[in-house]
Amino acid sequence: MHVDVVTIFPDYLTPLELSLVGRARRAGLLDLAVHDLRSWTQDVHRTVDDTPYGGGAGMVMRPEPWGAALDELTAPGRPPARLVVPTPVGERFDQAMAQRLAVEPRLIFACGRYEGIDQRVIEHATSRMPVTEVSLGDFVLFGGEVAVLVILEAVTRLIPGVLGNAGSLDEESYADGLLEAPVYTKPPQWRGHEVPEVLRSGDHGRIARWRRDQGLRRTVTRRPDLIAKLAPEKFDKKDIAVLQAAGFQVSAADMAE
Ligand code: 6GU
Repeated sequence: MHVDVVTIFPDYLTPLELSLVGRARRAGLLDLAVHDLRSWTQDVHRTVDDTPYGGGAGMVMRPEPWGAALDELTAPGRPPARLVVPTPVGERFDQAMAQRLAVEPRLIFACGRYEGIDQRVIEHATSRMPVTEVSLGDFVLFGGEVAVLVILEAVTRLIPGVLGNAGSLDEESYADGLLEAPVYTKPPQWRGHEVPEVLRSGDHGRIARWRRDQGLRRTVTRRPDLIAKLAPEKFDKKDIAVLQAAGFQVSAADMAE
């Protein structure tokens, strides 16, 4: 996958040299270039922002440097790309969106700062390429850079070949719409706390059922919205008993055989 990131703070993206994202880059699975938006400014002050039309607090990113940057990055002969714009007013990022982005051949991230980028940049780009405005959640960051770190970490680990053990992708949280069960390693006793007996039993059927129950319990208490999103036929009788024991109202229709 090819990725370009345009930002006024290229140094914010240096963590992408580390850890497993860095390894994916060195392995040639992720080809990442970070660009300074100011290199597309024309004036001596390298201005990227100005006051908002209509008034109000803060500054807005002027369209000209963004237009020049996107023109150059999408010039004829370059591979087609999807533009991703991190913004608190975007579509909510989740594992499903990470999976859709992970199969794109090329992504360009446009990091806004201040109150955001002049909307005409997004309008114009939409006439030339697919565009996704994406939000990490219901809170406000100073800019898109940290969001790009989050999105790229979620996406990179889904690129085939990045994770050694592909099985871990099927078992992890959100793969089946539930949070994962707690995990344990050695020693079996620690500060008076014990690893659950079932995990040491070697009984794979019991272990799978225990993990399912724990995942259901966690999800129902921490993220009841995820339970409500799941199709009723995803629950077996034991699931429904666990959900009811946790105080979740299971409708009569869900309980039908
Ligand atoms: Cl993607 N960007 C900014 N600036 N703030 C956010 C966000 C993104 N997601 C949540 N808050």
